[in-house]
Amino acid sequence: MDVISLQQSTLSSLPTTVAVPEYDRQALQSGIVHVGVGGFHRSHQAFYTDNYINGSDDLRWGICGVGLREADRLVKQHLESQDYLYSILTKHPDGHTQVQVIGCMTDFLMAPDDPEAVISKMAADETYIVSLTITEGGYNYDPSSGEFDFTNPDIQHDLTNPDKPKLIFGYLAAALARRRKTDRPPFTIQSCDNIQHNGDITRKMLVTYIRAFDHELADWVESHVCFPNAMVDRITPATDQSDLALAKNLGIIDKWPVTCEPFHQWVIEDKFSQQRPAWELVGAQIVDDVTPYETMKIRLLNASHSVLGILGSLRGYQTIEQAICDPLFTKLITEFMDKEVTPILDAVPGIDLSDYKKTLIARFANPNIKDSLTRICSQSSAKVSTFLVPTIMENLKSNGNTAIASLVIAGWCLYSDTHLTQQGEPLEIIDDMAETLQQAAHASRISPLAFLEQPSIFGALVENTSFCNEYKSYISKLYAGVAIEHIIVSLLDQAQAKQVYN
Ligand code: CS2
Repeated sequence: MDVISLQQSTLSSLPTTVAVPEYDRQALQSGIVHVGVGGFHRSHQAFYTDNYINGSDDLRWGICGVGLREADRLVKQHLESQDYLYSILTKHPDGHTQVQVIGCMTDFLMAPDDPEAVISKMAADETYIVSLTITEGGYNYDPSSGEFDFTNPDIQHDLTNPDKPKLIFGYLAAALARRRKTDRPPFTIQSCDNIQHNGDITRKMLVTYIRAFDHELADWVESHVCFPNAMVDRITPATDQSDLALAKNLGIIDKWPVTCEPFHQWVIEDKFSQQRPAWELVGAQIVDDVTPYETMKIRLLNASHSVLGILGSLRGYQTIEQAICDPLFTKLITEFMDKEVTPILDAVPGIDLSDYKKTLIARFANPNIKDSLTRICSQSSAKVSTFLVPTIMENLKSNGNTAIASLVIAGWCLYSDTHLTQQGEPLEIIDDMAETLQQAAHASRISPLAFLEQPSIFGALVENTSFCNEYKSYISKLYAGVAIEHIIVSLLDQAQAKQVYN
């Protein structure tokens, strides 16, 4: 098979098994400016948008990417060198990989190089939506209080340098101020991050930020800008060299393909400041209230990922698939979902929770997806507080079960302290708070609750005596060197005994 470099000019020469954009790319406008062009954006929102343009020929909806961080530069370079084309490699559990070239990206702006270009792009008439995947930590709020963190030095920088901001809030504020000044309608701000009420949180953070220097603009944003909440889902492992090789085997030289599972879901609140793509024509669900969907997804999928990620890392596993294929971990996750999460979930319209949970386990077990535990555990400081702590809090209020969640936090303490598996192999830790976590974790050798005493992650959890007792028992076992699998076995036995007794 010929191997073809991905370019606009080579699209028609790609193997016929590769799906390519069928619309006129040269005529695309960029109705969407997207900040944070990571793998997830490329496998999810850009995928839905590309499918929509393909089906409708509605050329308003190209996407202009924006990178806020130096780390985005390589991404920009790769995309630029491929006329902003990239391929999605969809990995099916039977080993088969489907290839689709996505063409809806029109440009990529590196914000640090030219902040004005980003502000004027967002302020342009043809921009209807500014969407975000800036990670859970990017929203700059203190999870325990839910309030905007003005102590962040980058926020202080942005307040004094409104024309050259570093963070998203400065860009949004500058672009919205410009639109308001010229009497133009605002764009919609659409969060695609895994945060419950992601739209409401974005709104609260942005308005708080703006209110610090411009009350009138803050009022205008509050009353004119829409921030739809959304549930987003598609497992998208980090791209590595093996994916470049796989693309090549399938006939394409792509410097930065994205790989993902076949499953995808997007539930969006119909709350837009201006027009939007009819994503519902390509599988998105448009609903009035997204709350039950997002709660279900974050608490079942993302939290289970953290459970498998943290405990699986200590056990020496490297991928989600390896962890879930251990029957002990399958039992653990089943127990976690059934006993610690399901009891605090509301009914979800159109979804049978027991099917949803079964599908999750099957998705985790997809042998063709090598989702590394390093990716899953990256930025756990933001993830645990978003995915797990609210579940624990609710269980504590209703006298529910927290055994597995407390084991996960104790395991995370050990993991953060030693940066090692229990077999002594090094773990790669990617977390902005890694140092602080390590210090707090290390202190638990003397003071067992030290790790829990981080209110920005755990809120007031440390004040709950029964939770602390459970947690301390796991800390002492883990620090005494008891293997995680033994702790899990006895935890599951106790749970079973309790069930029989009940
Ligand atoms: C994962 C998510 O890293 C994580 O926290 O749980 O990236 C997960 O794969 C996606 O949310 C799936 O939709």
